[in-house]
Amino acid sequence: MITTALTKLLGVDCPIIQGGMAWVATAELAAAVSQAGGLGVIGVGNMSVDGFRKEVQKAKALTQRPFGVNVMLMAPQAEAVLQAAIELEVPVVTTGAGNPGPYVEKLKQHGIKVLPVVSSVALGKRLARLGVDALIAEGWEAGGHIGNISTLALVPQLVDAVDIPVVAAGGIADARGIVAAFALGAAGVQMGTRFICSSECTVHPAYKKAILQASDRDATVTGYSTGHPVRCLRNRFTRQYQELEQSGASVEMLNQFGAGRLAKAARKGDVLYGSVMAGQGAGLVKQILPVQAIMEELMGDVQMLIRQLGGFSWQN
Ligand code: TUI
Repeated sequence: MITTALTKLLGVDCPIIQGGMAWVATAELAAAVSQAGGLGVIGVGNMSVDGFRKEVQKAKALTQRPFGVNVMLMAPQAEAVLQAAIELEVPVVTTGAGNPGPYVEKLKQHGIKVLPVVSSVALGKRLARLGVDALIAEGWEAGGHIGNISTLALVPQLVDAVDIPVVAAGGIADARGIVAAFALGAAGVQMGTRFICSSECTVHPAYKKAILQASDRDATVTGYSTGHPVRCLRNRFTRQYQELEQSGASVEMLNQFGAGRLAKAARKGDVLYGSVMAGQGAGLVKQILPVQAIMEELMGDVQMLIRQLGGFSWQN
């Protein structure tokens, strides 16, 4: 157990939030992370409102502990999902891929903790003024839809700019990353890729295997030319997509070419022609373990590293 401003805010034992990954972070994973002392988060993505309700009920049946939902703001049903989250009394909402400003006041009125994911200091400052509870600063090392500032540079700049807890995300996959995030002033971390490789994650086994086999340079970026860059593992899909981009294909063509690719990889297991979204930390992930074991390893190693850093006897 490590107490920080984040664990106090969320009422959890460990300052670790599990990334709310669309098509990947289902109720089973979220509940397992919450049961293990972190904050599990259901990835809503493009789910229907009905599907969302079922997923939340499933999580509630699996854990009594706080959990969250991540609302992808580019989805057309995002506002309806947020309304359903209020009705279902979901304890925590994280948001991604957009500005949640218009929804903050209402969510707060209903006692929901709001933690937007931001990839710039400017949006973070605006949201802090609107009264969000904490900010998740996501560097471009992250998987999925990304901004363009690295975690190492973004986190301390956001920490200096706001007076609410900042959670570091992007490229963090082990205890060394967590301790580094603390050094940057973060009150906790969000990890996605690491939790994909857990026994409880319901993603297709081929997706997990692709992450285990990835090395440092495998997490590439598609979609720079569309204005919505996405980090995923290099495969036939990314090569074809990047060729299209280099040939000057229109945004419409590229969007059409990319449509449905995440579900193809995550649910069908097509890791050749699907989009295997994962962060640059993929190369650090070595085995599939139960969530409880991942959490114990992380928290044990964090405490050991902090002790080592506190003395003069450490090497390297
Ligand atoms: O949202 C993410 N990561 C995601 S969303 C996603 S679903 C998807 N599926 C297919 C294609 C594309 C996406 C997969 N991964 N991370 C959080 C995040 N939010 N990263 C960056 C941002 C962000 C970007 C712009 C947050 C706010 C923002 O604001 C723009 C504005 O309106 O000011």
